Amino acid sequence: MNTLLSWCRPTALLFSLALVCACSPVKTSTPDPGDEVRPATDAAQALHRSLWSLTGEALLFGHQDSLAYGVNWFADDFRSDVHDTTGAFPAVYGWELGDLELGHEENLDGVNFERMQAWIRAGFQQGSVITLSWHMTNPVSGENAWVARPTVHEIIPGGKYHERLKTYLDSFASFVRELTFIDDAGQRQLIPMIFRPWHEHNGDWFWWGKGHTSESDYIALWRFTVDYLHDEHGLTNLLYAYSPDRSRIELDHFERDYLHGYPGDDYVDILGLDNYWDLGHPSNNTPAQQQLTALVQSLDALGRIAEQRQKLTALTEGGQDTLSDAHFFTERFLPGFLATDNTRRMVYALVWRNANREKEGRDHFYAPYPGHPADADFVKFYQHPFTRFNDGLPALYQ
Ligand code: BMA
Repeated sequence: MNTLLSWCRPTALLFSLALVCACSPVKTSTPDPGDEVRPATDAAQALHRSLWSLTGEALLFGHQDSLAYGVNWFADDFRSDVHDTTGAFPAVYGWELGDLELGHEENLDGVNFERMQAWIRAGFQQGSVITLSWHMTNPVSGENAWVARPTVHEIIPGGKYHERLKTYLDSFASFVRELTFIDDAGQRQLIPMIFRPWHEHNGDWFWWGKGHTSESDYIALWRFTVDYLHDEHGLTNLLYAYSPDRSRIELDHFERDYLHGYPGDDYVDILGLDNYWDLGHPSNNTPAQQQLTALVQSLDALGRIAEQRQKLTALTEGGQDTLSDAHFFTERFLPGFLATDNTRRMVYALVWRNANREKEGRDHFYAPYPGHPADADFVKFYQHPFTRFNDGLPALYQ
């Protein structure tokens, strides 16, 4: 059965009558995956189709928090270290929702949520892709995402704290429901976005991670999240990205480790991977050349799974913190994606945030800024025919 098209359930319309009446008709046979978006708004279907047609043709460059701050500036009007360096904005914008569930005005990294909404609208209007991550507070203990207390069993259906999980997801729905645009037919639609919940679950550093929860409880958590947002809240604008972390995957058993906790093809649109490990992670002592080989192996194995399952695939998070390699982008990053037909299936790669040096009192950045030793190399990466930034994108939402 085709995954996404089976979702057009009546309950989905509960919250969404006004906003989301663009449910696609259920199809019975497996279509070209470009048509396959979950019952989805027209624009979300178009995004899925567009990413599918770019698969193998291009790598969209993404950057977390790009418009919110850079290494040497904070909350300027419409600015990005990526744009300062290359003259182009990212093709993918990542945003983080941590602390939204607590009703805070700012996320856990000091980004104001209303401004984030304005930047999301602007990035979408610009034609780029929006993706959301969420380092959610533990609904049971109130502790942050990194305090790995085993609590998933208590928040899934039947658990004592299930209602609190719902409240947290309600805050997500309220945030997303305000992100709309007027389409060509004059109808208001939700902005399509890639949501990447419960990421890096094969690691043990988050409370939803391996070792703190059973595989079946993790799967229940994922499925509930998708069903609740879709069926109860009518959020039919979301594509879901699954993103285990490479550092906890054995390359010889890639598929086995990658699919630990996989909620099923019906619940995932994008097979993602978070990979800092093969890109010069401080704890990885293997030589750079060996890391590149491992990067290729990991992306190749992922691309093969995505091909078999006819899913989109991406490097959902990664990069090299502080870019100690001046030629990182052309010698360690891009070659990983160009290596094989399978690695070329990665349709986007998102590097993590450029923390503001003054505000955070440290260096923590993944894209160069003007004057950084890696800036010229990053411009070469931008100019490479396989990469796409905002200025090189086709219309993704039509
Ligand atoms: C991490 C670091 C943290 C940050 C978190 C959520 O990887 O960048 O400083 O708080 O992501 O954005």
